[in-house]
Order: sequence, then C-alpha cells, then structure tokens
Amino acid sequence: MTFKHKLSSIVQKNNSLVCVGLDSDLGKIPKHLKSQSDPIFAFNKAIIDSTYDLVCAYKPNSAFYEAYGLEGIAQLKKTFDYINEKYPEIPTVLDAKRADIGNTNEGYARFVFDYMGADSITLHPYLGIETLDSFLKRLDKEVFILCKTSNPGAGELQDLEVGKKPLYQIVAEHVVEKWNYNGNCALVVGAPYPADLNIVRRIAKNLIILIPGIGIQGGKVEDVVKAGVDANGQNAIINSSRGIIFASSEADFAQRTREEAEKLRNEINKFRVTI
Ligand code: NUP
Repeated sequence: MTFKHKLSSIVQKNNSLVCVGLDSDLGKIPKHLKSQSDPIFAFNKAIIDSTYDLVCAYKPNSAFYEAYGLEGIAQLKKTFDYINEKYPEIPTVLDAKRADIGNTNEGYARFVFDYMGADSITLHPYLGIETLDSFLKRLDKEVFILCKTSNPGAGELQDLEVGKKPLYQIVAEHVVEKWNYNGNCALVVGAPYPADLNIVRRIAKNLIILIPGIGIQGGKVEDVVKAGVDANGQNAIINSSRGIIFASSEADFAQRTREEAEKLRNEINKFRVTI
C-alpha cells in the first residue's frame, strides 16, 4: 500500500490531520521510565498506544535518536517495528532531512526505507532532482521536500528572489512540475508562515503538505488549517511534537498526551471543511 493510500484511509478512519512528532528526547522523558532498558522506546510505545486512534501519522525526528548512538538508533528501529507490526495502518515519516549526490542517497534510502521501515522521509531540495532518484523510484514511499521551513531565519535563503519569485515558490513549482513524475512527492511548509503556506497550497494543488511548527514555534492552528488543507479539507499533516508528547513528565504522561492529541484533533477539525 502506498503512503498516500495509508494516509487517506487513516485520515477518514480517525477523522484526524494530527501527526504526533516522536521527538523523544531522553532528557525530557518521565523519570520513572529512565531505569528501563529501552527508555525511549518504552516512552514511544506508551505514547503510540495512547494516541493511535487520534492521529494520521507518527514522525520521529532522527536527531533525538542519533544523539544516543547505537542505543538510540536501536530504539528508533524498535519504534518503527512496533508501529509497523501493531498499527500498520498508520503512516510514518522519518524526519531525517537527508540529501546528497545520487550514489550516496542510495545508502540513505536503504537505511530509512529498508532498515527502519519508514513510509516516508524528509529531504533537502538543494542538490536538485538529478540526485533524488533513489528516493523517488520507491513508489510506495512518500518524499517530503523542504519548501519553506518553520524557523525564524527561514527567509534568509528561502525568500531570496529568483526571477521575481521567492526561492521557496520555485521549489514548490519544481516539485509539482518536474519532480513528482512518480506521484510520490510532498512538501514541508512551516506553520509560522501561513501566508506562504497558502501560496504553496495553491501551487501544490492536492499534494500532501507536512506542516510543523504549531504551538511552541508560534504557528496558529486556525491559520494553518485555513491556509494549508486542500479543496477537500485534506492532504495536510499537521505535526506537533513537544506540545503533545511532553504534556506531562509524571506517571500520567500517556493519558495527558492523549488529551493533548485529542484537543489538537478537535481544534483542527473545527476549521476544516470536509466534503
Ligand atoms: O520546517 C521545519 N520545522 C520543524 O520544526 C521542518 C521540520 N521537519 N520541523 C520538525 O518538526 C522539527 O525538527 C521537529 O522534529 C518538529 C517540530 O517540533 P515541535 O516544535 O512541535 O516540538
């Protein structure tokens, strides 16, 4: 099953555009889990079991696992294995922001798709389409291209005018017109820039857009939903990491995470017109 099929089924089933970001920083997980042999995985498992019926995707960010070397990578792998075995209907994004020359990308694609078993990956667009075949040829996988990122300094390069248009718009146009030849390209646009998100949505038509940066980074749910969903109120994946998974650092963390995920789902749905 392709990422797109998985996503549209789970969006219907769970009536949700919420992506829970598994940015499971060992330093922030509840103390009582830290004595376990795989504390990050134990944390993720509890979060997943308490939110599986409220989400449309899970997005671990590789950085929080790489930081702990072999043990971190092993717990990331356990997390993907757990989702793939217990909740195979929920699509996953490995937020790893890779991209290199074509020959090297083959290694990244094998790690992310074959070893980890992720359904999709985030990539930088800077090297151009000629390098991306290792990812794009994987027809069941989705490839999320960074378009306009959520950080305060995103505009330094991404807003530079190229032929009277900002660079992020050129990236969106290239993805839509040239890179999406296998129909498995998607875009990443940060929630703190709803006006830019709206421009990208118009360029992208019904492509999937991953939207991180609500809450702590300043993005507002109403703005993001109004600017980011497609004409059918779909194809937007709205990520929240810290705002959901670190709702509590006490024994009730899984329940509090569920409450935050449900709150976000309902708030998104308030502004989402579905047909
Ligand atoms: O532009 C981006 N901004 C962003 O925050 C692209 C991303 N992939 N992210 C990621 O989304 C970021 O690395 C983190 O994993 C997540 C946002 O986390 P939070 O601000 O909801 O805690």
